[in-house]
Amino acid sequence: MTRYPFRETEAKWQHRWEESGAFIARPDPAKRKYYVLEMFPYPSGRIHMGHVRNYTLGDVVARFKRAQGLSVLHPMGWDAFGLPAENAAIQNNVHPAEWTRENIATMRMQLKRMGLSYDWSRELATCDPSYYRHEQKMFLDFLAAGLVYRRESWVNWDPVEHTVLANEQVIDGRGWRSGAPVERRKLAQWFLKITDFAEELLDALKGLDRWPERVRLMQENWIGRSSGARVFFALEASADRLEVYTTRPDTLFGASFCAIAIDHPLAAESAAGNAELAAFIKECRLSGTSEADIETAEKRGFDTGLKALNPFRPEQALPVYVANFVLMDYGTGAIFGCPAHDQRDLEFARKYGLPVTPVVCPEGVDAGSFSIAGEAYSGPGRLINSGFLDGLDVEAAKARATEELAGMGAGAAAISYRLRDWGVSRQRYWGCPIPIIHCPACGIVPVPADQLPVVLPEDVDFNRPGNPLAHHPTWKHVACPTCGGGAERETDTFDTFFESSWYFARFCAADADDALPRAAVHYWLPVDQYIGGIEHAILHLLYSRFFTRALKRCGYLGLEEPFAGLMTQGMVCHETYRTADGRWHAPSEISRGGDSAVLAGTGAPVTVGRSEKMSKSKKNVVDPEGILDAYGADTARLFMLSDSPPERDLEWTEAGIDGAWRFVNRLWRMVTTPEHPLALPDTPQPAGWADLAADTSTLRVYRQTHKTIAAVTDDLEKFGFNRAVARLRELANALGELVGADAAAAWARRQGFDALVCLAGPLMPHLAEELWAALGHRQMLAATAWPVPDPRLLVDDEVVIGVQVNGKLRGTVAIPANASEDETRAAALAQPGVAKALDGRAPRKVIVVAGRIVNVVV
Ligand code: ANZ
Ligand code: ZN
Repeated sequence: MTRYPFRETEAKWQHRWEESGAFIARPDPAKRKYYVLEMFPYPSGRIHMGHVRNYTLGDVVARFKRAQGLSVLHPMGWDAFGLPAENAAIQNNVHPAEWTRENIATMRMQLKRMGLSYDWSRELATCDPSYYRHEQKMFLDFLAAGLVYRRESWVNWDPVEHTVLANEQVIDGRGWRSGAPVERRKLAQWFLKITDFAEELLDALKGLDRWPERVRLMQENWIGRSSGARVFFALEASADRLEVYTTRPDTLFGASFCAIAIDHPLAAESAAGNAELAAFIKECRLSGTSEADIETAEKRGFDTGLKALNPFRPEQALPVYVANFVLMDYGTGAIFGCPAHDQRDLEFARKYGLPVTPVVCPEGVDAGSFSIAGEAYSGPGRLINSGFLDGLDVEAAKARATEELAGMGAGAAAISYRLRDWGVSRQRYWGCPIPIIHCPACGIVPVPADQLPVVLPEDVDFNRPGNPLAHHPTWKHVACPTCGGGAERETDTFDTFFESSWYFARFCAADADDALPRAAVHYWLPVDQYIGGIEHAILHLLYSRFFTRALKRCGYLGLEEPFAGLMTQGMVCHETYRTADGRWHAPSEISRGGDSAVLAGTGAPVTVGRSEKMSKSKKNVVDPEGILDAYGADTARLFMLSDSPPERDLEWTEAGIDGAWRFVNRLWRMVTTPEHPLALPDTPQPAGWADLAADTSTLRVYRQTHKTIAAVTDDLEKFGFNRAVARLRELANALGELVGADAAAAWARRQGFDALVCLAGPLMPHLAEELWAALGHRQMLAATAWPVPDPRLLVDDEVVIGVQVNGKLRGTVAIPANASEDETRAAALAQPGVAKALDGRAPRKVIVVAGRIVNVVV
């Protein structure tokens, strides 16, 4: 049996598509536009199965929409700045630029082998000055618009390497290379004011109705709006006051202490005369500062000796602690603690012997005997021990307390967001230089527009620790643009999320001199369908939504939301293999026979573990290149699409890829060497077609063809790619069973083959082109319109109903949908199973429920 020659076929069609410019996007005002985008990759070296899945999904959408006559933009580029390039430079002595360019070349070639319908003329790499010059200008515009500021913030400092470490470079609190315990240091850094948009970014989530609910929820939680009050506590024997943020002003009567963050100004002030406190603060600094670290760390505090006066009970002076669980950058960096109603405060109170006074009593519990033991009570109830608040429920008490505070000048209603401003400074080389000059006389001076871009120098030395830009002999020394005196460039570069926050807009006119030419951007944006991993559900998407708003404020764009539709694909998984020595083994090393598995070379037994996300650490990866070599792109694509719905995880199996390979071959043989006559292309319906009712199998296949067109169209619209594949398999089966040699059958077969190949186009594009040509069509499938079903053929003219004898199902019969009651009864009684059950007896009664069931009573 000859096999589908995928190598030649795939190369041939890839070449023809490219040569004919089949996928060049051209804005056409007469057409509806469709912008489909997959998250662009970091050029890490080689593509992995996650890429294959992501880009296949996007390609199906792009090809489908193009066939439907839309003007499609489907671009690809490279998120090319980042830490791995720099690590490679340090470890393998290769320049990050060279490493990145080589990786891009390899991965571009791999993507091209997959037959993805990209408009490659729009390819961009974010490490090119022609790209990042625009974001330098954007940054300066943001600065002018008040959306950028600089302040001191903490970084991870490696005391051995004398370098700042990225969070990923800190492993269990130690530097990734030196192994030395990481210290915290304060550095002046640049921030973007994403918090200015917190409310808007939250509210607009409601409108993103083509985003997964889960992603909207994650963003909502990340923004984290909470409403409560600010409360001012006077400090005993001081002109200062302590400002706290609380969501529970109703519990003020139950306050038993106040606590401030280690970075709170009052903490530093108190520590100045208190060596023990200073030591405590220093110790706290050593431990992690992420929210997760703080959640899990033991809660500790140190009494400053200060006394805070509760506005509702000024006679009771509360101790003020410096505590490791209070975050400086949330609310005001200070709290009051109410141990009876907050678990964390309760633990703290027990540890430091502070009073626990309940002020909220659950409904139905006696206030006199209500007390708190091991667990704080945070539920609803009525206020007790709370003066003027007594008897109110929690919600009413919050409002009343806030009102009272405002009246006293001791507080006000307030809203807090968890969202922090976006720190964009990185003390790294391989990134976009921040276009700022520091002048001893003039201070911070933006690089003038006519001096942009600030190009990243390539002659750098990685043998010295630290940021190569900071110790570059010439690059950083410049004349101040304002006074002409000696000055220094900013040596920090942007967080690489900066580049990915606007690349989708740049694709609208990737070569333009202007960053974002109005007409192009207006035509193409927003992205109609964005596709990528759930790991980007928060930061990348939020930053892009913010950036779009900031760009709008600065006159670059006219819209707020960059991505109208979002799909997050599941992971590609594989079972794992482990030998008794505890080592993991790659699927390629395993020989499987039935339920057992051994190591191919040695025969050593292998424990087969459950399917997990493909990862280098467990070696359960399958290299896409090997699959492309062995089976070709269409088989790989087909398997990716047919196994499970896109949002779900997909299990890669040998059996699955083999099954896809068989179907590809079956289609190829079926169409290129048909066993039965096939009408010529565009043959009109044969005369007397209507009389063909006699040959119902021909009609049935013809009807199924149209139903398949309708159903697959609907499936693709809804990303039900696995369902679409199943329907194509069914149609192929039906066509395989159509054996008539008459003109009608030949014509129905032609309709069926044409439809099958057309519908397969977005899924298996090379094979489909090849078969389309084999079917005698002159025009490329990529330029052919999507088929439209005949609506008259979509209504069922036949229904299958069950027949029961004395309430027991005995069989089914197919009858015309418009059959009369008599016809239905006759068909039911003639059913062989029914006749057998009756066994010659005459039915007493036959009940017909039209279109549903027949019950025969004997
Ligand atoms: C008194 C109180 C009593 C509180 C009570 C809770 C329960 P969300 O909902 O996340 O906004 N808080 C405020 N600022 C903080 C900071 N910088 N670091 C750590 N904790 C802080 O949480 C708000 C609550 O978290 C606030 O309400 C405050 O404790 C605490 F029965 O104030 B509450
Ligand atoms: Zn100057």
